[in-house]
Amino acid sequence: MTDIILHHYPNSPFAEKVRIALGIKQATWKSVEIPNVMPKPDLMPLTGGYRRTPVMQVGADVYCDTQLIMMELEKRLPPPPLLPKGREGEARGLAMWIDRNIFWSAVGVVMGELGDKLPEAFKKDRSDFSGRSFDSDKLRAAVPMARDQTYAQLSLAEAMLADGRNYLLGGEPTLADCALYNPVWFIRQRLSPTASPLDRLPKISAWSERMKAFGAGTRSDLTAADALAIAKAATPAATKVDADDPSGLKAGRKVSVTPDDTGRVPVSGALVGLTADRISVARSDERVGDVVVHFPRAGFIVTPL
Ligand SMILES: N[C@@H](CCC(=O)N[C@@H](CS)C(=O)NCC(=O)O)C(=O)O
Repeated sequence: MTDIILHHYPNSPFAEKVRIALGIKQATWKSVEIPNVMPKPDLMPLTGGYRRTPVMQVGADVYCDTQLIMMELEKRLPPPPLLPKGREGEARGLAMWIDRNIFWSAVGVVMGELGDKLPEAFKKDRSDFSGRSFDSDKLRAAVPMARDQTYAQLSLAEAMLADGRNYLLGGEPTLADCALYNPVWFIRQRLSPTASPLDRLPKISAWSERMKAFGAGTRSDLTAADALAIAKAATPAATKVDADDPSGLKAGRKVSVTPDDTGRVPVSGALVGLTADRISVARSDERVGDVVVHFPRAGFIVTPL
């Protein structure tokens, strides 16, 4: 019942951020493959509308966004730590910068190169997802700029490795490395390990080989139907609403939670958990029974209904 279940698909770079963390921690986990475009009929009963990839499930608890998934892995799995003592803020801050900036520059590089080869259904889906039209010609024309931006940002990480350290924060990999692996892996995987601008970043290239060697832990496949049955048979873990939260929101209040950037589909439910770091809502669906869906606070808008 307490197995870690990752709902994801192979080509997802944000899922790779989580898979590499599972590798570092040598975890045993279950894998449910989801579609890379909408509709996602076997994911919606769990999330209540959240559509992004990946999603982590543990019994009847559903964790959205890798920011929160990584915190949950850290809590649930034994060392090595992803958040070294005393450096939690640095690791999380770097991850936020990478997720919200480097990732998008890397998407410009990859989608600019591959955009015209992708199916129309994918382009339409990603237009809805991002709120901006997926125009392959414009993306291709913007490749030099995207490479430039990716290089400018990755060179900051290259500089961190310049003193000979093996990982961004020192001798061991942390959350920051998992986050950086996402866009670097995306370019390596979809284009090539020497695609520009990686060809000008020797330290990042060597670092990414070290990261790749961690693998993805021990994974076994699970059907979506079995994942839903696991949720139905389980009870969500207890959570608490901070009585002093500045929002003034109280336990039981009906709210919706919506990402502030992409895939802006609101999830509604009763507020059952609220801390500086996370928002949790209880909801039910006939295929999964009662579940609690958890979101990070940063990057998500909570609206009382
Ligand atoms: N902030 C989110 C971003 C997740 C994200 O953008 N994932 C991409 C795939 S890598 C996605 O959801 N694409 C659309 C889809 O899979 O339906 C996180 O950290 O999990």
